[in-house]
Amino acid sequence: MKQLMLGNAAVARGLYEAGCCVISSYPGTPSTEITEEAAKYDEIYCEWAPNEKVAMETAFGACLAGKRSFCAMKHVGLNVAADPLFTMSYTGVNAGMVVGVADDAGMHSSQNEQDSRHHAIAAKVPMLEPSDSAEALEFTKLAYELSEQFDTPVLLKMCTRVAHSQSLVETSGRMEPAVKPYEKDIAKYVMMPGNAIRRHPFVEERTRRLQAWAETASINRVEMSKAEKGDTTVGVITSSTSYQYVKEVFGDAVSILKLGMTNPLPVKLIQDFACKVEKLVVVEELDPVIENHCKALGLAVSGKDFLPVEGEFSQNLIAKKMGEEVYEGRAIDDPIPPRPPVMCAGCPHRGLFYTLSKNKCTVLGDIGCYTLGAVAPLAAMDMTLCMGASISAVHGFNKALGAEAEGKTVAVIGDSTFMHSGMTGLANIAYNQSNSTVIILDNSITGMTGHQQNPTTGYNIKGDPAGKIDLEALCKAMGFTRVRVVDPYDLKACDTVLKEELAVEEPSVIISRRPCALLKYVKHSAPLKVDVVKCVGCRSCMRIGCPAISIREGKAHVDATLCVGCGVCEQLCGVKAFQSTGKEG
Ligand SMILES: Cc1ncc(C[n+]2csc(CCOP(=O)(O)OP(=O)(O)O)c2C)c(N)n1
Repeated sequence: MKQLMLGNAAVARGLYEAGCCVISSYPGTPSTEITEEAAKYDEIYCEWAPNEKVAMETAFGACLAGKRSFCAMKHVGLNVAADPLFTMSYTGVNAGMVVGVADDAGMHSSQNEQDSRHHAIAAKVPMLEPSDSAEALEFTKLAYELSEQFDTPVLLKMCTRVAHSQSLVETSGRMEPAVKPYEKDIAKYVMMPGNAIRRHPFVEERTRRLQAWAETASINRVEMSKAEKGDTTVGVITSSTSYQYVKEVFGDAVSILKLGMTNPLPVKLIQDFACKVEKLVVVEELDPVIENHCKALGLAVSGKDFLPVEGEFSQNLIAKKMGEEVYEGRAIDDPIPPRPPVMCAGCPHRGLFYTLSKNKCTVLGDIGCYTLGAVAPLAAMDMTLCMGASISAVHGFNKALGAEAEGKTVAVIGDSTFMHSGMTGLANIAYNQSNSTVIILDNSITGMTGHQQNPTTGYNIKGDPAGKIDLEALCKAMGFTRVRVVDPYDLKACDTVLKEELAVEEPSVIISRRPCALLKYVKHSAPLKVDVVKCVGCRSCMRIGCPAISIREGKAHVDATLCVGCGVCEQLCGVKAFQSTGKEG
């Protein structure tokens, strides 16, 4: 059956059709929907793991047991999972195992721009790169065949455009792969030095065999120009979404070598293609991986001399850089006002960040919706690095400066991020004893990536009841005697607790607890309205940066369609101008 499908849904379909049985992933844009879509197939066990390393190791355990398995993550997640990946390259697999990794050129939703092909090269594992949804499905199935044929985990690299665009796919039924019973094999699976040293030559030999496969594989295909003159002036080597841009700009006016497997890269196929064209150009997003391979083969090639290393490509960028006509599109008469990201109206993080801002705290932050605490007018964040870094960094900051920093420096971290990689940082504070205050922003969900459950929420990926980790008990078990819980809608309580915990000379944890205002089960209070007679236009309520509040004709105004009646603004108003409309939202 033919149907339109999102790239990530097509990967999920490929997993289903390939007979994948176990999926363990950690959310991260643009990879999240693969696992969410896969969870809709009853035949596949799916779960959210606390982080990518756990997810990958879980998938490894399942493949070891003899079932086809999968894990998905965003590019930075592969850094977290790099440790198991590099050694799984040595052990190889039992049943097939595929790792989905989604890069985010253009940083639509990421803290850096990173090219995952480097991980494939460094870990010496094959990487397939689909360029549309049909290939996403087809390559997922192929990845399992390669995994089992070559005894290796296989990386399936998505990117934002392929993951989040829809195109036609042809679906078929689910296959049930032959059972691969688990057999004890210490030399293969126990990677202590004496065994690992014998597996390394296997890895190198496997790369040579995979490279030989790449020379003739149909997913690496040459499309010679069909232009009238049979124009072979320009030959483009490309892959992934860049292939689509080149096709859209040039049609079949240039010759193309489209690579579906970007690690290992073929040699003879590229050399033969280079011989057929006058000018060789590599069009690839982010780093010059294919280009450097061509250069190492001694080929004259251009690419990053005129194409950017940073940012996402587009049809227009390729057209502009390669001297073709640029489609300008329709001019928009009215300029669109810039809309910087802000915390939602009623976001429970707002009250806490207001308190931190008011107390002039140095805030070592983390990654999640709460990173928006860095945005004006709250501007209450000093650092964001990677998931979990807030807690480790506050420890280092306080160790470095001692009393100069203690008492005004805090770490803030979300519930999902705490489970991901905050706990080990907290263990370091408990163990090496810095006088640090850690604030866990518990909104009972992984908000940033679109409401995934996590080990603190009490529900699993299907929304069914699951184990629930008790944050207070966990922190106490780690040795923290001072563990406080506050409601971030209550500004006075937040202020009191923060001041008290900063004042004591021992490590402490504050749990700022209130569910995300966008969760289905959260009941909103009636929206507020402003009594314009009472309002003096002092703008105190504007200090919290709530998108529901604006100034109209010098007075505060509440947009009732946005307001959830959280009442934080009301607590800042010195003249009691805010009143409930009484109409429950
Ligand atoms: C290593 C890594 N994995 C995944 C992500 C994507 N990501 C960013 S923040 C986040 C979790 C946010 O959830 P939480 O900590 O609960 O905060 P909230 O957004 O709910 O405020 C995720 C999964 C990432 N940036 N880095």
